[in-house]
Amino acid sequence: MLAVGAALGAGHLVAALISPASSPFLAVGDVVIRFSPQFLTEFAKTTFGTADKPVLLGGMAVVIAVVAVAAGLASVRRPAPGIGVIGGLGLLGLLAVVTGPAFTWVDLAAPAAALVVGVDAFRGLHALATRAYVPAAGGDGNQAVSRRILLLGSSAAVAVVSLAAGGVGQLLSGGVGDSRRTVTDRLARARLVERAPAIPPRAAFPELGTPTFLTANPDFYRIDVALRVPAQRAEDWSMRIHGMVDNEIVLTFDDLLARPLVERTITLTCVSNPVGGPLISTANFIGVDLRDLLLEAGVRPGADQLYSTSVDGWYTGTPTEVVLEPGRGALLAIGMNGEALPPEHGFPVRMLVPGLYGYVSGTKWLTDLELTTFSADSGYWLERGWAQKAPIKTQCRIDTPRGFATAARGRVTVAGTAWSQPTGVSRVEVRMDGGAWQDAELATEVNADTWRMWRASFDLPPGSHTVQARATDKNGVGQTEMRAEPIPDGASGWPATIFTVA
Ligand SMILES: Nc1nc2c(c(=O)[nH]1)N[C@H]1C(S)=C(S)[C@@H](COP(=O)(O)O)O[C@H]1N2
Ligand SMILES: [Mo]
Repeated sequence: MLAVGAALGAGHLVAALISPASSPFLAVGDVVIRFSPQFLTEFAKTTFGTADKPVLLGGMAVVIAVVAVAAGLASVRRPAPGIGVIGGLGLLGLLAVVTGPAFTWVDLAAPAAALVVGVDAFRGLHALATRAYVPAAGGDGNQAVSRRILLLGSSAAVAVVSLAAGGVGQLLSGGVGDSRRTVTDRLARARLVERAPAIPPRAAFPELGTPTFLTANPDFYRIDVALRVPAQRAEDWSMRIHGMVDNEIVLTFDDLLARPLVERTITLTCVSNPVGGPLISTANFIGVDLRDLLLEAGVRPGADQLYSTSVDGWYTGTPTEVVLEPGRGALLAIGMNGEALPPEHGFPVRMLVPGLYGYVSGTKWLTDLELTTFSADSGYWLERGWAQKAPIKTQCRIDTPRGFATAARGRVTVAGTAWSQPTGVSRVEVRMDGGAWQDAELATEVNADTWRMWRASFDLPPGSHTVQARATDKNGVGQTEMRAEPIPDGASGWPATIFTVA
């Protein structure tokens, strides 16, 4: 276990110094994520939510520890089995790094260091251990004791140095703090050509249990397949708009800041959100208009897909015609609720297209935009069974009462959220115990790209009750009753909550 720990610590440290993406432990985790069957991915997302990554890494650590202990037990007499297992784990790490989506040759250094350090540490500790426990013929007792002390001391040293190496590696690879502070300062001084209007006081009913209208950055839902949040500094960022365009464009972060900056209030929604689920949040995003940029690049006829790639090698495709719709408001976003994008939400630059689920439009840590065709390239989730085009479905959620809650006798208030980006919500209806639908009171609308809160009150007799809700968009199209799972293009069905009146 010590030797394997030394290997992982060394690999993590060398990766941090040379190329953070090449840490062998995290690379193996990436492989597990990329090749997980669909049911496992969905199970992890719905069971662990944002904690899915620590759970995965913890599980991997347990498996590796068990393998290491077994290798140690098999090596009581000869070191060969242990060397074989550590060498095998090392090769696994190498393979994981080499097959990573953004592999370059320097990425070999970290897994190679892990392999060498792991095998060496094992041989050294094994030699010490066998000498310490098999008293040499003719040796005296004191010699055996001092060898044991030497073994314990070396083991402790290996453990401490490995942990320190891993820890230092972790600290070194996460540092975009300064860069973020600079961007936040520059955004505070920037003159925006379009400011998001102030949120009216009656736009949400947090006192009743709905979310606040704007989601604070730390509370904003997070979904991605990145085990390590990419740490790219704004100063180092640049992006190419290329492919089927008349004028290729290369942009630096300063170029973005020099363009007209706009601020828009947008509700982001994840296709994996089950009916009633939490994967939806709202923020004021600052950025540059993506349509304007594409017009400057000159999109060639037939380029029906805008293919975006992130620094960690994730990729997706967005319908070009949607991004080019005049009123759509697609953004290259650099700010979120008055500060630079948080690292977890795509610092320094991400894409946002109101009205499309995040997996076909919300590329975080954006690094490349290519105009291409849907027949030429497929997105990450398209390759895993999800739909190619994914407009957000009209949906609503009952936030209060909570499921199986007990409400006090008297008037019971039901409240929640509804959304239908980019069309907007015109009506929400609620019914109790299968009775007649009744109009809920809608909160003040902020814009059609955001959620809209609602509430309704009922006089109810004591006992168990079931409340249902359904929304209608501004075209008069009602939310479908038909239940569907999130895969392939988003969950549908009316939400229902069972609760008790005391
Ligand atoms: N680089 C990258 N961008 C990504 C993803 C990802 O896995 N990697 N996931 C997408 C999905 S599925 C969603 S729903 C949104 C979520 O954005 P958020 O985490 O800021 O809420 O990001 C999108 N952008
Ligand atoms: Mo998503």
